[in-house]
Order: sequence, then C-alpha cells, then structure tokens
Amino acid sequence: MKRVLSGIQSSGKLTIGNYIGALKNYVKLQDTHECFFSIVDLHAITVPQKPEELKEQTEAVAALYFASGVDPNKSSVFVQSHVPAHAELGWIMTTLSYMGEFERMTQFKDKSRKQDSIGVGLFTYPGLMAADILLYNADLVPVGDDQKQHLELTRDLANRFNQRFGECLKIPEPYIPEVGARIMSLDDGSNKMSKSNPNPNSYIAMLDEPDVLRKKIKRSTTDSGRDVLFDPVNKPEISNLMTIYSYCSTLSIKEIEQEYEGKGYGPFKKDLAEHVVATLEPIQQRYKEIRSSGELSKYLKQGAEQAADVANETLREIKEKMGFVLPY
Ligand code: AQP
Repeated sequence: MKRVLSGIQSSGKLTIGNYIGALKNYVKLQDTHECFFSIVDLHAITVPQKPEELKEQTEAVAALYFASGVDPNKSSVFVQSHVPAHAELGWIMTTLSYMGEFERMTQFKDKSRKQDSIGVGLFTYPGLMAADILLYNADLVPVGDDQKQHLELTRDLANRFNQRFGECLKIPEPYIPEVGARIMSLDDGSNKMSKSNPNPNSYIAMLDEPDVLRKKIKRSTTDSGRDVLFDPVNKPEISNLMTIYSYCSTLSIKEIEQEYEGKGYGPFKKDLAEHVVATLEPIQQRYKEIRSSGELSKYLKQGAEQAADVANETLREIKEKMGFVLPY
C-alpha cells in the first residue's frame, strides 16, 4: 500500500477550498493508501497568530478532518508540534538548502507582500515542509497547484541528501486532482480562496452558519454579464462558482451550463447556496458532536504515537548517515 502524507495549517477557519482541494481527497485516499494527515501548527506560526486563536483553530481543524470523514481507524491524524522530529528535521533541511531556492518560492513572495515585516520562518517554510514529507518516506503528497513548487523542492532536497549521504529518503510524487484543485476567492477571481484572508466575505468557511453562507454567495463578485458559462479566462468569478457548484452537487460543469441557460446569475447563485448548505450542514453537525464528546484528544494522541513511530525511525537513520553521535 502506498503511503500518503498531507497537512493543513491551523492558520484560520477552514474554507470550502480546503475541503474541495484537500479534505475530500483525504477521505477517498484513506481507503486505498496508508495515510498520515497532519494539522501543521508549526507552519501556522510563520505568520503571527494570537495564542488563544491558534489553540482553538488547531482543535477546530482537527475536528473538521474527522467531521469530513477522515477515519481515525484508517488514517493517522496528528498535530505537527506533537511530533518534535518535524522541527528537528526541518532545521537539518534548511542546512541542505540554498537561499536562492527559498527565494524563488511564489508562496513566499505572495505571503511576504502581505506582511509589514517578513519573518524568517516564512522564508524557511519549505525546509519544514520537506521535513514533514520526508520523515514518513511518503510515496504521494496530495497538493493543490499552489504547493507544487514546494513539493518540487522537497524532491530536490531528498535527492541531494541521498547523493551526499547515501540512499535513505524516498522521492515523493505529487497527487493532484484533475479539476477544482484551486478554488478562488469570492471577491476576486484571480486570488486563491484563503482562510487567512482578513475579509471573511472572500471565503466560504466550513463552519459558517447557513444564513451566512447564503449571504456570502449572494454577494459574491460576478462579471457584468448574465450567462452562466464556464470560461475561467474571461469569466473567472462565475467559473469559480460553477466549480464549487459542481463539487457540491451531482451536476457536471456542462450540465450546470445547460440548467441555467438564459436564467441569469440570480437563480444560479440561489441554488448554489442551497447545495453548499446541504454539503456543509452534516459536516457541521458531526463537528459539534466531536467537539463536545471529548474524543478529539484520544484520536490525536493515537495519531501522534503512530506518526512518531515512523518519524523517529527516519530521523535516526538520517542523523546516523550525517554523522551525528546518536543518543547513548
Ligand atoms: N482555495 C483553495 N483551493 C483548493 N485547495 C486549497 N487548499 C487551500 N486553499 C485552497 C488546499 O488545502 C490544503 C491545506 O492548505 P494550507 O492550509 O496548508 O495552506 P494554504 O494552501 O496556504 O491554504 P490557505 O487556506 O490559503 O491558508 P493560508 O491562508 O493560511 O495560507 C493544501 O492541500 C491546499 O492546496
């Protein structure tokens, strides 16, 4: 069985982008792969986080994994900071990396543009991400388009390590879903929908109340036309809404075009809102049950133990190959 590693940052409220681009795939993958899914809180702190919010967000992200259908008996779900090997190998990876490699990362360029002062952690983020993946000798890493570049760097670092110190690390492959890999912001079709966007109307949060969801979708930006046509270049906003529609219903993009031919944006948005509500409401219900049952800490403890077993063994091998004196 091939091994999969992926994670989501606890840097805000999970969006429908995280659901479509990550969680939905996790649920499918766990039936056919050995899965390690992480809540990457060490990555979240590469931009400032308020302590009480970080704690709540980390627990909320974890609970949403399970509420979305990730099964603790099939997948190992863990909080990144519960497995200290991540931070340790992250450091080692930065010592194998070159400044130019990190400087080229478009996510660093995008995120640093939004900060008044740029933290070093934001810059060295790809080193930690490489560690996250390589610790588990993952075969596959489900990533959205935006993370492809980081995975490419991870592969380079693994190859570099193997050449310099001897074969040890597996070279991971990307697993990219064919469509809908990138859900765009509700207020700007050229921007990715992001949980850390300061404008809550730019994203559909998985835990938004139904009426909030309806309002956000009604107010979402569209072009001045009225044809519900899939044309990401000329009509990026309506095309994005159609992608969300398609993921939250049984209709294909073609069928959506046929369904709303000549009807305009109003009825389309109204129906879209109901499909989104119908998709998220059962998840919200399960989320509430998980949060109030006290099961979360049990699942996360079990996940951290399973993850640490694998991660500590890889780290030990890496350190041995590099010439570290191992603990006596
Ligand atoms: N808009 C999106 N469309 C499709 N997939 C998305 N993902 C995130 N946003 C979208 C996928 O979710 C996984 C986890 O992402 P992350 O939280 O680790 O980092 P991110 O990609 O930077 O996500 P955000 O929401 O934009 O977070 P912030 O705002 O904190 O940077 C990844 O698989 C990602 O592709």
